[in-house]
Amino acid sequence: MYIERAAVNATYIDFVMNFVHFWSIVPFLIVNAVLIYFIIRYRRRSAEDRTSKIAHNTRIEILWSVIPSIVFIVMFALGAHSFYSMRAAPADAVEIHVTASKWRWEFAYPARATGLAKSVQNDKVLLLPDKKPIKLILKSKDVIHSFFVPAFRVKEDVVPNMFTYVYFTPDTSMADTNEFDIFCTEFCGLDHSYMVARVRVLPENEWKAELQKLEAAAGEVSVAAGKAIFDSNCVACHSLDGSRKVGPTFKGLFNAERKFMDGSTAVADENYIIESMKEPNKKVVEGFPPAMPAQTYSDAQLRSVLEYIKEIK
Ligand code: HEC
Ligand SMILES: [Cu+2]
Repeated sequence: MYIERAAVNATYIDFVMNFVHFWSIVPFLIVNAVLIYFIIRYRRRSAEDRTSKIAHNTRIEILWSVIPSIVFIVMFALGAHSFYSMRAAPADAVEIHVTASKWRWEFAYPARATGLAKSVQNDKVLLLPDKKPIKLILKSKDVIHSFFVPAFRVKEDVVPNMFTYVYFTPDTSMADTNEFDIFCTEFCGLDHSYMVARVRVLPENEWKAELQKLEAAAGEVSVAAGKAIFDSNCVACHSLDGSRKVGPTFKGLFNAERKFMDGSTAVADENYIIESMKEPNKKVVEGFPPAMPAQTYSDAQLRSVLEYIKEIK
């Protein structure tokens, strides 16, 4: 019946949820059962049937005021306490940046959090150390998205021009696996339902080793690395076969003449393609909306994509 739990707080959150559900559903059923019974038992049977004169009943009135009040106060206390337990991230929490854009999640691991020489980034799989307090700092490049990891029981809006965050401590000893789903739960356009990623929780030393691999790979320029980036991030909006998607096709793009919305033109050389990725709204291709999110890749990654685009004839 339960979605997998994989964070220290998850059991508590589920308990609060069940408490509220129990005290909503059970009294609802009792009140309605009594209501139906009374409707039948005390229905008007003849024209002479008169309602007896009952003003009030102090004992019952005290009971139905005091019992719900106690339940509501406990509900409030549990709600407030569980809310603060999810918001008060400790100062030594591992801080990782999560960036949403149409329609993907990107993750950046600052050097301060990882102990590496430089910050590293990836997408598709958020890598986290097990049993460490984590603070994910969320931001959107375009519209409002929402970051949801059911297994950690955290969900938060991801908003442009503003940081939001979620805080939790993953604990894979509670679950059968160390990989969990990330969803976008705010309708954000065409491919909203595909805006998914995974989170992989690893023992701290393995987590560091994975990040070191990312650090090494970020410096490599290759068509294969470019293709990998295309397959995960560009394919939603760009085709390779000449067909039109949200954006123009990459078929025959390199060195082709481009026309822009403002009437100017340019040749799609190296400079143009790199600029199109870093500052997509500087030159907007005629007939297309300015709907491309700015890409935040390392120089080597941008060059890899460039080399890949050159191959698509
Ligand atoms: C959300 C949709 C979307 C995504 C994702 C996207 N783009 Fe775009 N892209 C567009 C649109 C729309 C245009 C045309 C408007 C413009 O020029 O900004 C465009 C234009 C371009 C152009 C100029 C094309 C031309 O015909 O002159 C390049 C190059 C480009 N994108 C590269 C990329 C790369 C590389 C990626 C992946 C790393 C990517 N885009 C991801 C929507 C997207
Ligand atoms: Cu979204």
